[in-house]
Amino acid sequence: MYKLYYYPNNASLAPHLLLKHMGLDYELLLVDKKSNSQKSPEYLKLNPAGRIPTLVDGETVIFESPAICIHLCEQHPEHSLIPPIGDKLRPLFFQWLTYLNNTLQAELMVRYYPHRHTNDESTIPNVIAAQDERIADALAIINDQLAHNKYLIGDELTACDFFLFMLAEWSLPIEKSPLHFEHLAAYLKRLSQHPTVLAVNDIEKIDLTPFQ
Ligand SMILES: N[C@@H](CCC(=O)N[C@@H](CS)C(=O)NCC(=O)O)C(=O)O
Repeated sequence: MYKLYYYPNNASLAPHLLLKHMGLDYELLLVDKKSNSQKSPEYLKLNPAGRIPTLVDGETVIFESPAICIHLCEQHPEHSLIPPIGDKLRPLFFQWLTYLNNTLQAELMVRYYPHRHTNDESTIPNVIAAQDERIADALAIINDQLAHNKYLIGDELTACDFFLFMLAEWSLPIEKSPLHFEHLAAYLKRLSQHPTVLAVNDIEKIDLTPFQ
């Protein structure tokens, strides 16, 4: 049985979607971010970065959401959520997953933790405004990709789509939200009806109405 250390609508959401989609046996363990439990000595033993999520798979403990996603996909290749070695879409899978995690998610982190990126409180609104533009730039690139593809890397659903859905939820309060982009908005509307998304959002009590 997998153990996922999570907090609702945090970076644990993409791994949670994968666990549910693949019908795997898993236990959810809440890391109470409100009381800063991600920095508790017990949790830091599992995840020295003090961040959510962490996945425990037997003796193996993994942090970093995309690494967890790749591990789950590769452990259960029958669900075809990652293109196999040799498939021409495989490098594109890594390209987009990295873009999502390393660009869009990184920009969102600065947007939501602006105080960590300035030592002058009065500049926080400027940091947020600058980030809103950078996030919109990344969303525009993703929107272009979706103009010709049903899913992020082609005709088939992959883990990248669940990762993107997670980041799209986080991006809703951004000035130019994902719903301002034609192809991205249509894709998110479709994905928000996916049984896996409905089930996990129900468990994590995440409101899907903005996508409808
Ligand atoms: N690169 C990490 C980032 C994880 C991350 O920043 N998680 C946030 C929640 S979405 C967190 O734990 N924040 C609490 C903190 O930074 O103290 C990943 O993708 O797993």
